[in-house]
Amino acid sequence: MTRQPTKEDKFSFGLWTVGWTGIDPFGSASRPALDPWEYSDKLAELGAWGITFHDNDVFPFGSSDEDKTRIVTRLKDAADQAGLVIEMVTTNTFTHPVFKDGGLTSNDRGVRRYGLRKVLQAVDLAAEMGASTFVMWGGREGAEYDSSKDLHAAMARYKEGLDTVAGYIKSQGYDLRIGLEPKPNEPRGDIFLPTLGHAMALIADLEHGDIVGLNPEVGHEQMANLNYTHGLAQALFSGKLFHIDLNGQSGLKYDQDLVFGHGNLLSAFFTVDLLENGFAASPDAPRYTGPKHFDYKPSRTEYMDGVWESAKANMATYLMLADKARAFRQDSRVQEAMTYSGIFELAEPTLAAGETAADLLKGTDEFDVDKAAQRDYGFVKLHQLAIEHLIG
Ligand code: ASC
Ligand code: MN
Ligand code: MN
Ligand code: MN
Repeated sequence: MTRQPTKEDKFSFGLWTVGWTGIDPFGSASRPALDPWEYSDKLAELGAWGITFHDNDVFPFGSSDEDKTRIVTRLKDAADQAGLVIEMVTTNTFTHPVFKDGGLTSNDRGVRRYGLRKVLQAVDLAAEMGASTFVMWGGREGAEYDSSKDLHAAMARYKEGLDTVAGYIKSQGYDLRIGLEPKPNEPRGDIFLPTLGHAMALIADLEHGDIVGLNPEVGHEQMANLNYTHGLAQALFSGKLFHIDLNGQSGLKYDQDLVFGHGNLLSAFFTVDLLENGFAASPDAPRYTGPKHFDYKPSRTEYMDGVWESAKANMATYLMLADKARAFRQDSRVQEAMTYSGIFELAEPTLAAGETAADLLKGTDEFDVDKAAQRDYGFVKLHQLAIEHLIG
């Protein structure tokens, strides 16, 4: 059995996760909707440290200012009472049909102005709630038809929108950073910023890119057939891993949002290994210290008991994997196998101190190509040790 999660574990949940009533393109709700504070109270009871939400997870689209204030205050009070941190806030620019062609990149300029205003209002809300991250998932930013968009203009408008939001955060002096969340498709046929790499490239072009980073989601990367752990690693390398969305996905299909580990378990193991233990041969490399945020959906087959069981399962699976990953790294056989595999050798610079390309070219170091070609890397043995720790 796994231990109970505590606040120190920094687990957080979107209100839309446990709050998903099971509505999908083919079926209506399979369970009732509770009030936002009912979800947060229960999450706190289960051991969560924080909660997150879209503006419209809390108050309905189109609410009056009085209604917004009343509902948000009630939720904030409940979170404070339960000792929960509201660590991230985001904007829903995907449900209402006004956003059917996007919020920041709609062809309709009026929609873009309306969408941007909605995002800026959510930034104010995030600051008011004491959040540290503002996520932007542009689920409707994209297309089904390549004829439907001037793609150059779409990137220009995306950049304009992001810089406007980031510039506003700075001008207000808010202690907030933006986390862009890539996804390759669904609900659009093709979503802009489909992968972490695409998002990082646009961030590099921003005027206010210093406060813009990434919020990678397991399933979204795996829907693009990419390696989530590699994505986290590159984001860390570039100082851009601002937030994470943990969940599960079984290969290339619709966005499943399964419980963390309920998809590719081995991949989840190495994700947790990176998060908990850091890079094997780079002890000074940046580490992720932010929330372990779950963005999953309790399957539509589950009723309310199943909702809470699935919430617990995310945290329990993470904690079990963390124990296994620690034992894996501490195992002397693993350390030996890592040395044999050259894991630590990769951290050594390829050129000697002060050595130039020209020096390398005229250098005469003895190197036996044939011998190097025959090197046995032992990667399979090392990986089998991971399997042994995981299921042995
Ligand atoms: C988000 C986020 C997602 C989507 C999705 C909405 O803010 O991180 O993946 O919205 O959960 O259903
Ligand atoms: Mn998802
Ligand atoms: Mn997500
Ligand atoms: Mn999601």
